[in-house]
Amino acid sequence: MLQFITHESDKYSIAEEVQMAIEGGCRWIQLRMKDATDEEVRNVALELIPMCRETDTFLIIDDRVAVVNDLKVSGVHLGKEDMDPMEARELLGPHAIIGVTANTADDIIKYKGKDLDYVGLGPFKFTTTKKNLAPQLGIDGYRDIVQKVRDAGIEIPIVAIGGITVDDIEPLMATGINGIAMSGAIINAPDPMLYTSSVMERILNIK
Ligand code: TZP
Ligand code: MG
Repeated sequence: MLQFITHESDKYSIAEEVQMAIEGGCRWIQLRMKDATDEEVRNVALELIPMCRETDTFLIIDDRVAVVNDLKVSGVHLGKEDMDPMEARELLGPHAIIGVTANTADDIIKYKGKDLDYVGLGPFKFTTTKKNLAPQLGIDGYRDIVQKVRDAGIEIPIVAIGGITVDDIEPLMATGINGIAMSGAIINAPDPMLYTSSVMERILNIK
């Protein structure tokens, strides 16, 4: 599974980014507009909803539970400073996709038995896409955390995030993670659509 995360760009609007990711075969979009108002996020989401509906693409939104609830998109990604995921579950109901950020094994283990859909674990490498980055995990970090989490009896899907490029997919998937989240490598590629399809091909050839 590939999650494409939107990010502001000089070259493209967010709708153009999402269009290219979908054309490249991605079926899971996270709308992330860190510094925008709820109203701005809502307006962009309204552009993305028909694109995602026509292509059976999941659309989740970073942080904005109220917008997710209002527009009934697929779900929400919650960072450590965002709403408590169990409160979001109460508000959004059993069918919403709820993902949370984790930087360590303990971050994941504390959610044992909770009704969550995935964790975004990172960062893999340095990235300029996110400010205040936690320490980089590297391949060894992922291997270690996946082992600890699975040993603790937790089967939640783990999505790797942070500075990932197409050549990192094979070694990352070999650590036992379940999916990849990507932003900058796709947006800054000479051809984001082609880049996305090469990412999809790598992921599908492994699983
Ligand atoms: N959370 C941890 S790293 C990151 C987020 C949102 C940014 C991912 O983007 P990129 O450009 O693929 O590093
Ligand atoms: Mg957040």
